[in-house]
Amino acid sequence: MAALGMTLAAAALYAANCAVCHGPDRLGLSGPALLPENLERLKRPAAVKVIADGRMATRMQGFAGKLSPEEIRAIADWIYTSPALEPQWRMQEIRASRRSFAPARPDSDKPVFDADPLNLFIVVETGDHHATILDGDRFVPLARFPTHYALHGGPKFSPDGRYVYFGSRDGWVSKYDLWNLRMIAEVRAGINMRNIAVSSDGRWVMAANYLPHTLVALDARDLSPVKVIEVRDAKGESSRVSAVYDAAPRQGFVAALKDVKEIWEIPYGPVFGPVRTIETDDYLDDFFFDRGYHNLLGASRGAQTSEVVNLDVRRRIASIDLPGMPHLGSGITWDWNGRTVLATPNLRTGLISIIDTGTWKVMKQIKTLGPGFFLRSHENTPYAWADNFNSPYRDTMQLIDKRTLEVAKSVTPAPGKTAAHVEFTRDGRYALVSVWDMDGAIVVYDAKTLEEIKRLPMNKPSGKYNVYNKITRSDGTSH
Ligand code: DHE
Repeated sequence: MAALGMTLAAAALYAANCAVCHGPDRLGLSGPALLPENLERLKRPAAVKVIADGRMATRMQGFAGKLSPEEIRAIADWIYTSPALEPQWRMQEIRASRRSFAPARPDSDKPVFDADPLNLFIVVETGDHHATILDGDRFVPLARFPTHYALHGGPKFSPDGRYVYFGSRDGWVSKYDLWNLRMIAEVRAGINMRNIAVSSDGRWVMAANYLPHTLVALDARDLSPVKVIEVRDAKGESSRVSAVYDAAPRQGFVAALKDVKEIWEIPYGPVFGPVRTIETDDYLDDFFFDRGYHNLLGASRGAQTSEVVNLDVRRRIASIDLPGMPHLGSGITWDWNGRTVLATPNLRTGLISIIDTGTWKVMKQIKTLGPGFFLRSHENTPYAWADNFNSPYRDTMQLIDKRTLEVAKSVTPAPGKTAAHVEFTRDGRYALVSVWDMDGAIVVYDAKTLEEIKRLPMNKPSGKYNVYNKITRSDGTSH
């Protein structure tokens, strides 16, 4: 009875203080969703602190002056408790959430600025949930606008590079016109989303959800929902979707599933669907695709291996011993002595693994200062840039010589502050590095001399994406 009373009290406190921004059902309104799935990345003591003190650079105010420590703890407990009725997000909710934005003046069919539209960078600033459009010739911002809460995964582009699509962890998909520098439309495809992919023919946007267990296909023109695909294996077991990828040469999407031992392929051209499944020996996550998209490499959750699955013969063809938890999604390729090699950072070990994609054997483990998250290069530069994100040396980026497979140089853009995620200009001449701090920056380096060219203040710039490198699927960048 006492517990029931506490729950009712917490629910009342939530309704009186939080519901106006986070929604009476905790699905989010102007503030983010507050359901256990959406809070997985926030530890409970940190949530208590946010409720008490607020969150800098956002509209979240602190409640310490208004509520007692017990009341604040009760609200924190409440938001980590699943609602009695599982929240629904079906076609009707998705459709009702969609908004189109009318232009202030008629849209131009040419860029409204004189910068090279293919050398723009989209910078995602997760500190205050904004995006900046950066002229990649002059390194000057052209526009800055608010995004939905917690964008995750790289933004994706239409094949001509005119439109960019964003996905947020709270399920929102947005479409932005880079030529007219304005938002076109947005829709909420799920409650807790992982990422989005855009089909290589530009017709479809696919959203991968943890909550509910769905893949949602949207019409890329206006983001109207076309199909909600419930994700279940042959036995009817439902699954979260870890991520969805566009496999352009296959004219299909490929999805990684969290809770069932299957890989899904969803053809989109010329006809959409039906889903084709490949059974796997283990749960596979975090995919790397070879250049032709014939093979994928997925990290095996149960073992310390990564599995190579051939998508044509639809089965595993090799296993690779990779114990350091490879971050295969950040894997990049280059040509080395007549072979194509794949390099991947490892999230738990300070090693960059170099794998021969012909034999699927590990050729070398390059020792770095610590475990890293991202790896980037460009066809016109001899170095692959690696961070040391999960280590005491997180302020230093190391450059691996792609010819000798040795660490050759390093840069420390802001001592004491995390340096991570590099992207190159379309010609590979300049490298842009993020300083991951609320008081952060994008630091532009000459990729050859490593001379600092410019420093632009940014609010925790988590990633930046060059239009040309992305739409041409440069070997040096994730796809
Ligand atoms: Fe990511 C991309 C998965 C945590 C920042 N991340 C991706 C992709 C996957 C993935 C599958 C590729 C999809 C795409 O680009 O469309 N990320 C995961 C996880 O499973 C993990 C470890 C835990 C989680 O709960 O999601 C995780 N990721 C993070 C972070 O903590 C990071 C550092 C900060 C954040 O914003 O959440 C982060 N992930 C990123 C970024 C990309 C990304 C910036 C795009 C990289 C790119 O260059 O394309």
